[in-house]
Amino acid sequence: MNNIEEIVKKASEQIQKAQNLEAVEALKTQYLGKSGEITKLLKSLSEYSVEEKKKIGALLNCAKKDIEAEIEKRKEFFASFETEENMKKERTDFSSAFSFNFPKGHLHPISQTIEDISAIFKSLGFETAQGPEIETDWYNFEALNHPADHPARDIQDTFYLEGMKNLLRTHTSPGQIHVMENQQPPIKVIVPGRVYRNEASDASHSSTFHQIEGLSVDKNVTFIDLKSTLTLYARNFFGFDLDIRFRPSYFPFTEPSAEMDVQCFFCKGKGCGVCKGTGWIEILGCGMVHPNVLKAVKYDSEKYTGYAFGIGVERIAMLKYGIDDIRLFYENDLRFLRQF
Ligand code: 2U9
Repeated sequence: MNNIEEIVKKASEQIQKAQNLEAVEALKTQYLGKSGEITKLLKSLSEYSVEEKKKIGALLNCAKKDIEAEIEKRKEFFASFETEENMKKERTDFSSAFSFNFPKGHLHPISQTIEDISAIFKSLGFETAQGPEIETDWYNFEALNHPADHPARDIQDTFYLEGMKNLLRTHTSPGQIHVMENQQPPIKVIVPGRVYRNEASDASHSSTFHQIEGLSVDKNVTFIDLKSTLTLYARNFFGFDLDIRFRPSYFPFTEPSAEMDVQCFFCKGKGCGVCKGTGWIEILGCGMVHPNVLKAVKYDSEKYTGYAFGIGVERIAMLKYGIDDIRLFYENDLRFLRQF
């Protein structure tokens, strides 16, 4: 049996190295021809007992099929070159120039966290959408119910581009405005992406960071839908053994608004340095979509309701991996990146 395996291995190697059709045909004869190696073994089956014949016969038939398949593959490879000349040009075999131990890369921890969070929301029926990073005041603020004098609009907080007409989005919410402008409810979408805030960076702030925001709009969407969806997310991401709580909050684009905490997964709620002794860790903001936002995209706010939420990706990745300085994510120091 070992012998059969060896023959197939040798035949495959030779066929893969064959440089033209004639060489392939010669190998076919060598292995499968009238007095080929496999044929000879098939002929010698009569020397064995019925039981052995069955076993070895099956193996030989498999071997024959494997060699035939390898021959077909090589022939198709030659057929893929339209002319003899093309084939000659392509003939150089560089495969041995590369090491098979070439180190594999992996996703950046921020991309990995975005993928992990997105996979949970996908399982809960959310699609993913993307929006531009350069936006207008309408998409970033006006349509999201930010009053004209809202501090976020201040040049201190927002990067306006030349001429002040455009700006770098300060959240991914304008992405959801685009979705609603192009689609009628039901909407169930998450928008992951990079956002920009005009602020000094320190260990926990960066002028560029990432968010995943979500939006669900339909008839009869209630705060219960918000709570159940976000609870499922938190339990899947942080663990099923941890408590969860919602605290009232304020955002211009949602009413009522809340923040969601998960029991500190380092001390299980006892109080530690990570949760600053509170036993709780804030993981997202959320709320019912403000009727003014629905009106801005010409949805009937009497007919439709929705909930929305926002997750700061860096914050979640820092908690998950125990990272204490946000700037590490952007320095691309391999000593940091290789730990993921
Ligand atoms: C539309 C309507 C409402 C998205 C929301 C939050 C609450 C929130 C923060 C989380 C951490 C920003 O990155 S962070 O600092 N976000 O607390 N975001 S509700 O609300 C929307 C979005 C789109 C059309």
